[in-house]
Amino acid sequence: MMDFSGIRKFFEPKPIGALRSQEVVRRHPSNPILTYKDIPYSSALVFNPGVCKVKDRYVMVFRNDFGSFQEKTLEGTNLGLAYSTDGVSWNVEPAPLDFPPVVDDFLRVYDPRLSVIDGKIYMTFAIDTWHGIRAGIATTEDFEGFEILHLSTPDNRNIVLFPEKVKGLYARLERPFPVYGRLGLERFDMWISFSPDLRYWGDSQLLLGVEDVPFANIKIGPGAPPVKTDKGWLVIFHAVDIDPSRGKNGWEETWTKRYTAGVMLLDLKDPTKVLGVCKEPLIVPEETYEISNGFRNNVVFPTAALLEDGELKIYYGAADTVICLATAKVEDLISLCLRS
Ligand code: BMA
Repeated sequence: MMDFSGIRKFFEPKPIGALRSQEVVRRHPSNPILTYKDIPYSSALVFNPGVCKVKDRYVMVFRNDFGSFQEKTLEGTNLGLAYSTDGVSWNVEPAPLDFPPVVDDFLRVYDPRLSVIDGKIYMTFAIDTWHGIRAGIATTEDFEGFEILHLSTPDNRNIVLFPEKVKGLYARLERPFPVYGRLGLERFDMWISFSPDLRYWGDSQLLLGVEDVPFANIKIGPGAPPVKTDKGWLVIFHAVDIDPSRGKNGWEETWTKRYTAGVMLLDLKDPTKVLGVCKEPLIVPEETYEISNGFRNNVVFPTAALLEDGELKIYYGAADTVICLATAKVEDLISLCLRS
């Protein structure tokens, strides 16, 4: 009989304490750049946006949990669509996206990410179903119709696509939740998989374990879709630490987690090789809109990163309530990854 008590002890989360954002990161002065007040239909929480650029126009698909912000009530989740000419001020379309219930046991779709590969727009997303949480990939021409290319088996979430093929294959990062295999504990890692056609995925490998991220004590996950730089694929991911002493921190009775953003660099030719991970978090919840008045305070959840003129625009959900933007010079981010 195997004795798992030693492993369980190793897995028990140890509190991490105070953390600080890196100085190379600048939060945009207009933060939060999108809130429920900007939405022309029912909306309470607006967060976790996918962002891409199509023909010089920024496009955003965001998660919209609707209900009443004032009364702290939620009725459902849909996806909103917005356009921008500067990536900061957004015009929200008059109605939510008409995203189809892609399976018979569909409950809701959320946490979209956007990618453009060979001129085609792809959206990855999570769906809750009666039989578990699945991650999906769809393609769209105009955000009016979607062709579903892939739905993972449960439980999986946070699929992000590389913006081009690597060694002739499409590549993705993802975060399965193997609860049984982690002894019933919430302790999950980041994986990488490959596909010839975006439909069939395999050659899955562990990319980064929780134990590789000193500011996480329960789970990590993608993140923004990887960004190509001349030094490697730059990946902005999320990291979660838990501390039972945090107690009530938002709408729910208890919320003891903190979500931070981290950064790592993967080898351009072989992205299963991690060239470096910044040992400290990149963005830590610190600003009012990240730590207070939110559904779940203490959450920075990065979901998009666009590289323009040497600067990375990082979009993230703050406190699961609003959408924010932070920027950093790409060379500073690369140096952080390769520093230690
Ligand atoms: C994750 C997802 C995200 C959310 C985050 C923080 O597990 O559910 O949608 O932003 O938790 O609550």
